[in-house]
Amino acid sequence: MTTRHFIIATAGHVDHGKSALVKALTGTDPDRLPEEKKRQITIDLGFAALNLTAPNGDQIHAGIVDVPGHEDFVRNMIAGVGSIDLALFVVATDDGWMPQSEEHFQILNYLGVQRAVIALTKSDLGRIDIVTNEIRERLSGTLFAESPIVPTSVRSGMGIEKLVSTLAVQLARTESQRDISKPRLFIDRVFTLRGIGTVVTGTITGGSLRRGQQIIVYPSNLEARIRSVQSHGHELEVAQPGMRAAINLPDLRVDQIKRGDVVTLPNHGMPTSTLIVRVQRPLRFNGGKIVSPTLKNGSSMYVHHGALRVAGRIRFRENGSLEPGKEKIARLKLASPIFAFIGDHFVVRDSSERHTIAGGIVLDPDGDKESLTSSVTLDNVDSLVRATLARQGFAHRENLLVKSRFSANQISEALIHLEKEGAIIVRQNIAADCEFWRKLRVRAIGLIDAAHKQTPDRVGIDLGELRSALRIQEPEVFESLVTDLCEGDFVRKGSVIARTSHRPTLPVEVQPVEQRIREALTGQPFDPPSRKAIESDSQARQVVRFLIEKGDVTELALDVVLLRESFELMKSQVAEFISKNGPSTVSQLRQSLGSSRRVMVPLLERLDLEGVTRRAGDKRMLCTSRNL
Ligand SMILES: Nc1nc2c(ncn2[C@@H]2O[C@H](COP(=O)(O)OP(=O)(O)OP(=O)(O)O)[C@@H](O)[C@H]2O)c(=O)[nH]1
Ligand SMILES: [Mg+2]
Repeated sequence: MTTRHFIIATAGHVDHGKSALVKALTGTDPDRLPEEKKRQITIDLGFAALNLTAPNGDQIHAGIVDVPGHEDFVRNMIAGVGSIDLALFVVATDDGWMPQSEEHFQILNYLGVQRAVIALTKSDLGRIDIVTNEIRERLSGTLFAESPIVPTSVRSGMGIEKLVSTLAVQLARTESQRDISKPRLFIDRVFTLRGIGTVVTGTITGGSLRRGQQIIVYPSNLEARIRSVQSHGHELEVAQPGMRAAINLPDLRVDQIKRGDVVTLPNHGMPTSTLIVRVQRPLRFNGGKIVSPTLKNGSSMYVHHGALRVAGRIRFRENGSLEPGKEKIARLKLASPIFAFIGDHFVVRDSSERHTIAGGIVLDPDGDKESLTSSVTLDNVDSLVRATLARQGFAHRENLLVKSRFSANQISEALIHLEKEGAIIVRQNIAADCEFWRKLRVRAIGLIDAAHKQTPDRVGIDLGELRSALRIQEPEVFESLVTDLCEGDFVRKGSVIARTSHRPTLPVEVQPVEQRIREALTGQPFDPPSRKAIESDSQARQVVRFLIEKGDVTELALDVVLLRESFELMKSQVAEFISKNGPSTVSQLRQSLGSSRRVMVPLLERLDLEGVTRRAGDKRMLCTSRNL
């Protein structure tokens, strides 16, 4: 039988009985710090485990994170509810809905928590029906409107069993966290154990972490190996999404890591400090007046993401502030980078940390690259792929949407069928937006045609020149473009690309110059004048280059050019001479062919390169495998 794993976090106003309830449910007192015991208040996160049996008999293991309710510790509360499956929302009957009931409720909503069970604590002290009604009113029209409300008392033991069975029913209906092979553990505690070394704990989402695995800690970029993995005191081979895990990282020192850092695998993208987001503020009332201050454009604030709190500044796409009941697209500039995925939720608090003012969702974690965009559908991989390509033009397949909540498989399947439908272009390793690719091709073809027109004597346009004219930074994109063009009416010749139909021709006015050069090269074919002598002016230079590109002239050295047929003839005469006379010196060959040292030395070097001859001391012999 398999056990399903979930994370529950408590929430609710200070002193409403969250920790007492966790103790009644699990037997574990989550308040572990001496100061917490002394002040009888929760300050930092506490942890416990609860084993449940679903109505169908399945085993459920729930890790419980107990959070502080005091307004001074909201920061810690948010760190505890980052990636939970269910909120155990506590309201005390003697007190009713209080300020942090409201604030915690909003935080859960901002973080996208889908499910809650409401415990009406201290039912031995107050009126259950009145507070139940109040809670229903507060929750009406929200995601938790239908959440079960269970009256409990840890004094009398009332409702505890009912709460256990309600949690079991709710978790049995909850989908397990998906494994997309992109694990992230948001570190909420770092400590060192004697003889063991550094240990970090946190909740795992998105994938598993296993013993022996090489991991990376962001934003510090520290690589380390996992020596061991534990969950609630049990040694594990693999910790899965939805589990609390304690990971032993002996390679790292405690002071190199802090709460809010993320453990993940290398090659899933990098943390960033500029993000495009959608922020929203719900319309909430308290006794007829709107609660929470406004969020002004350009204001400084704190962003809470995962277990991290980071200072930042927000800029809306349109001016003005964010009013209650509204949502806006904005750019976040953070004081330090965070490792966020598309679709991640975050909470915004004011710079004095007195109020929770907004919540949001990440649209693009690499927000410095593009301008602000309109909103995209985040839960559909096809539309996300299309929107991303439309925005950035192209992407390397393996880099596309790495920081998203979709697995590499889902993304590559989307690429395949979107390409089949003609919605995107895929060439080798590059995926591109159709319109982007079409425009790029049109520009490239325009440049090639212009080059043919301007320099009809040239074979085509140099690829390096074309690439820089197109301003393509990525070699792979350019390579794909060239391949694409060459599947059609274009051809690559060495480092040049041309229309297949293009035939280089010299302009009529330089044809007499060509004639003169051919004659100069024919006069003494094995010892023609130097290139410098031939290239007397720019027209002559143009003709020589043309003849070389066309293959009529061979360039032996910078200053030595020959007619192609002279070169071929010299080659066979050299071979003939050596095969008759044995290994020969430059001087013997020069004399026999009636050439000069100036021509013979580079000629023989070329023949060595071509594998016709081989050098032995100051003599040349024929290569045995030679095929004349
Ligand atoms: N009468 C009564 N008192 C309770 C009950 N549950 C908790 N208490 C008392 O309420 C006080 C606060 O309980 P905690 O569990 O510490 O409250 P908390 O919500 O964890 O408080 P913070 O973590 O500081 O926000 C303690 O003195 C508890 O004994 C209950 O069911 N009945
Ligand atoms: Mg507590």
